[in-house]
Order: sequence, then structure tokens, then C-alpha cells
Amino acid sequence: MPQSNLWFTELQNENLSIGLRIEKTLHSEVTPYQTLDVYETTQYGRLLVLDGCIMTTDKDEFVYHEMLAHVPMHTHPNPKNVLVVGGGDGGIIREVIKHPSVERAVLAEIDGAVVEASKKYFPQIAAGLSDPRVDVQIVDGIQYVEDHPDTFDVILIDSTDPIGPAVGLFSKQFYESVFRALKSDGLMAAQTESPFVNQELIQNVMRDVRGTFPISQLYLAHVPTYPTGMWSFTMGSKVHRPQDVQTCRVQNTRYYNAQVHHASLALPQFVKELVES
Ligand code: SPD
Repeated sequence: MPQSNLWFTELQNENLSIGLRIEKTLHSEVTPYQTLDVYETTQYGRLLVLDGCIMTTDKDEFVYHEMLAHVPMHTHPNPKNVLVVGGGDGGIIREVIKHPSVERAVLAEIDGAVVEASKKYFPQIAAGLSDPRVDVQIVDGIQYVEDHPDTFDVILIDSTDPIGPAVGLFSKQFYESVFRALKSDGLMAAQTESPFVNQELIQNVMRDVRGTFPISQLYLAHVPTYPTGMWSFTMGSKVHRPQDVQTCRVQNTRYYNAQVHHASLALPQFVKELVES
């Protein structure tokens, strides 16, 4: 069969792009919040795109979802109530409910179209959304956090890039609200982009999280379809330290394990300098 000549190109900044060969377009819509596209790619299976930015692909989604979920979930000794802000594709929820201690996991996603598209085109990512412990709320996550003080053990912020509806999820005001929504030994983690192309954002987030939580930590993972492949996450914690984790409490992971947990906290020198400056 001849190869398709259709390509999806994400312009990651004015000097950088990533291209994936497209077999076909499966879905395109303009939701009240963003454009949403689903493609079948040759290299990475199905691809979810919001506002022209790669959100997830069948082949590498496990890295991002496991790392945003399991590093903070293991840092808390007994996470029972968990909130995921954004993350409408369900990947983070799927990982959260692998933890036997979880009694309730709320997904606060602003755009119901993302949840519906994921259920239809990414059933293996969305699988956890029908678990009885999961409560899917189609709401503004910022407002939801503000309205639920002293409620959660862990809050995970699975945002899009800091444009459009996600801008407010990268602000000090929001981290302070997250702090209030956490119980007295709660902790949070957020996706915070690439140290190669988003240095200023990472520095600002680190400054704000450090100014809000007694314990803060940047950690890294390798996500091939995200800009530069080197991806960062920022944790803020009231009491528990990610360095103190000793064992892996979940099974069926493909990236995360106890060694990777600790390895992800070891920062290359240029990233260390970035977060310390
Ligand atoms: N540049 C990509 C940033 C995407 C972060 N969120 C992805 C959502 C996957 N659940």
C-alpha cells in the first residue's frame, strides 16, 4: 500500500516542530473551548490534538500518565481522595485507581468533548472513567478546587500547554487554592513542560510552588512526542518527601518503578541550575 503524504505538524515554538505521518483523520471538532482532532498516525497509533498541540498518543501515553500519577501518589503514604484537574482523556485517572488505597477519584475537566472523544477513540486510556470510585465532573477545575477546601490527599494537574483554557492553571493564585484544597499532609503535582524550551515557565512555577508549599521538587520523564522529549513535572507537598519512597505499590506499569521514581528526581546540571536560580 502506498504511504500517505499527509502529515500532522505541531509548531512547538517559532523555531521547532514535530511531524507525524497521518494515515487518516478520525475526528475534528471545534468545542466551546478549543479545537479537537484525532488522527491515526503511522508511527504512534492514534493521536489526540487540542488547539494544534499533541496531547497524547497510543504508543507513548503510558510514560506521561504513569509519571504524573505515580510519583506523587507513592509520595503520599495513603492516598484515599484524589482530584485530577484537566486530564479529560482519562489517562491519569486510569493510573490513580491502580492504587488500592484510593476510595474516590474526581476528574474535573472543563471540556466534556475531550472525555467523549477519548471514550470513543482511546478506550484503553479512558478505561478507568467508568470505575465506581471515579466521579467525572465537567466543570471549571479552578473553581472546583476553590470550592473544595481541605478535601483531597493528592491533586494532579494534567493541563494542556499554558495557552487558552489552561493559563490559570499555571498561576500562584491557583497553587494557593490547591494548597487549601489539600488535607494537612496533602500534596500536588503538575505537568510543567520542557526544560529545553520552557525555562521561564519552569522557573516561574518553581518560584510559585516553592512560595506556597514547604516541600517542592521538579522531576523528569521522557515523552517522545512532546517538545524535545524531555518533560518536567513539579510537585508541591505539605509534609511528605518524594525522596522517602521505598517501594512500588502498583502493578502493571510500563515506565514507573521504584528505581525510576528516584531516578526521575535526579536533575541534569542545567535543569538543577534552572530550578535553583
Ligand atoms: N505539549 C503537551 C502537553 C500536554 C500535557 N497534557 C497532556 C494530556 C494527556 N492526558
